[in-house]
Amino acid sequence: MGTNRRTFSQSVAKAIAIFIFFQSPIAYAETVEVLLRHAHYRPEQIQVAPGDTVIFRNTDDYEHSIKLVDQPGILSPVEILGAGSHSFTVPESMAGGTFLLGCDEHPNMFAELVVSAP
Ligand SMILES: [Cu+2]
Repeated sequence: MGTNRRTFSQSVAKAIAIFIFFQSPIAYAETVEVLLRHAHYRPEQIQVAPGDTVIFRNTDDYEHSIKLVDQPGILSPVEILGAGSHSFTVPESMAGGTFLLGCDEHPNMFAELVVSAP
């Protein structure tokens, strides 16, 4: 009985510790992978935070370009050759914004980049 109670309270303590860990306001930079596949962005909505790294991997055997459709000045367009990749770190200047990504080669290739507020 005593053992059971101790095990139970240890489990509760562990659960609380895990809860606190995931509720922590400290944000850690993540790496988000986006595929350029069959002339589509996958996923087509990309949720990131400032400081995150986004890796674009072209799984097609032809070229894609990544560009910001509405605010091209924020990021320079990048050409990604077939089977190539490109990564960039989301700058603070994009915090709280939603940006449309396009591709010069494929006029119907779009993704929405949603950057959380800091
Ligand atoms: Cu493309």
